[in-house]
Amino acid sequence: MSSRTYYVTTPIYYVNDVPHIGHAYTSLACDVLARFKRLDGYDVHFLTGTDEHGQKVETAAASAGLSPQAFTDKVSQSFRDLVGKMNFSPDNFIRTTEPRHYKSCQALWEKLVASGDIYLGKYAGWYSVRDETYFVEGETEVGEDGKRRAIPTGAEVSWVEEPSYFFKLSAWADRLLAFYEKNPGFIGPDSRRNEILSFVKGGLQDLSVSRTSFSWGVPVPGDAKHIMYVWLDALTNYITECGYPDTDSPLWKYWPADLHMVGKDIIRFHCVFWPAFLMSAGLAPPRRVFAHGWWTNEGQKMSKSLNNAIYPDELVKAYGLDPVRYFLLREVPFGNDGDFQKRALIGRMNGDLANAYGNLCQRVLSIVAKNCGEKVPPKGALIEADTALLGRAKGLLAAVRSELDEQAFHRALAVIWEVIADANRYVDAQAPWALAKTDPARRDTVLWVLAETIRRVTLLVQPFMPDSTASILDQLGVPAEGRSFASFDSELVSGIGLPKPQGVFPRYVEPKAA
Ligand code: ME8
Repeated sequence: MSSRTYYVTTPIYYVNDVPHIGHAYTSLACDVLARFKRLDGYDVHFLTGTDEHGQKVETAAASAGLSPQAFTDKVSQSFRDLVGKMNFSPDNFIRTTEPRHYKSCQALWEKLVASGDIYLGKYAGWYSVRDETYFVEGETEVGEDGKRRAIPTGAEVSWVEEPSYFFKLSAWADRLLAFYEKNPGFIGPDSRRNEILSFVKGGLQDLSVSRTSFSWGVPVPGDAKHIMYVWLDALTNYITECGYPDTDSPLWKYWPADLHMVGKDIIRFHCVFWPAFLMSAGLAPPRRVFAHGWWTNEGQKMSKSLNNAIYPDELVKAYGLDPVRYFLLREVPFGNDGDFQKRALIGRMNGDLANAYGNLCQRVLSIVAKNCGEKVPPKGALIEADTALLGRAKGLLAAVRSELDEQAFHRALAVIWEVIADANRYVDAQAPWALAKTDPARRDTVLWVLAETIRRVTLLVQPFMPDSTASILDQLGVPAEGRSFASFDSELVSGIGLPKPQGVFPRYVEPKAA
């Protein structure tokens, strides 16, 4: 196993609702990175899971007429099922109701106490159950309906007054700023980094980290009337997985995490609270947090009340899994908000997949099958046009690696598709079908150059569309052991027998109305 580790995490999702396309999006981004790093020789650990405590889940359970445990068992399963439906490849699925997690949270709490960062006080202020977040008076306003809401999120707030333990976050502002300064890559994209810097520069208030008015959570050690604030509990999942508090655990090698992938809604928890808790406990903060944007549906916010959430199952059923995976990461610059439009998905399916990539594979593989005895054709002397195309394909690995290290999925795909376009132009210019009679040796070389280009492109597309690319690599006779990036610089071997070619990316045809 490689000594280079790569630990990537999704947020752990609340189990108050079933997963929609927003949840699938975050996990998909992590899945692509995990698959890419595995192919690139890293010892990867990819974690996802569910956040099962707190008032929001307790309330959702009560309205479903179930105990919190029975309710979380049920809804947690729908997030586990999503893994299979979307072909995600996590190494583990964590639930905050697991005993190992209670142990980890309580151990972390004791470290914070030992550091002098926890004190008992009384909380009096506004709380949003939907966001599981405290708000100060100035962050709320009363709407026309007389209800008070949090301005940043629009969620209703209620007044909470109860004894509470506090974490001395106010004392951490300078140390956090020094940490951001020293680690410029800690927060991505830059716009989010600036947002966090100005928030922390504005001064931090101590954070209430326990509740006494309900009981669905991890008990505070030594004071069981209190349960831990759900965000302290939830964030801890990332180290529970690595064996915390047992730093001799074989999984501890993965800490600090290389990347916490999150949506922009939860960046403050990950970039302010979490590194402060970790530093207070003498642990290293994660190396990077990336906050992506928000999906809306044909211009509207997705929500339960508008009944317009998009569910991954429905999309996959209508368009196929790999096209959906491709579209989500290609269409919107990663980090920006995006509006989901079926028209755009169909455009990508027919344009990028069927016409560009699919057509390239189909043209080349079918001419090879007809003319080259169902074998990888022989490679003759190369001319400049050949080496130019091969060179561009060869340069892709470094380009894609550096784009993905910045979580620029859209740019990684764009550079790959530039080479696909080059290859299609090369087919037209070289016209291998016309060479059949005049110069069959040259035709073979042209086909070899194309097959080799498709091999390189397809190796890199694997993390995005695992099933389709497996089929293309089968059709090129690339063995399973030749599919990691260690084989990127090798070449297709002439003479290897090839199976009958099959189309991989069909055009989308609107189903006929019943
Ligand atoms: O916040 N567009 O869980 P959560 C894009 N339990 N991404 C979206 C989205 C949308 N419309 N809707 C949701 C929590 N997401 C906490 C996390 S982590 C220690 C605890 C994604 O179920 C996005 O990643 O509300 C967002 O951050 C996450 O789901 C919120 O999931």
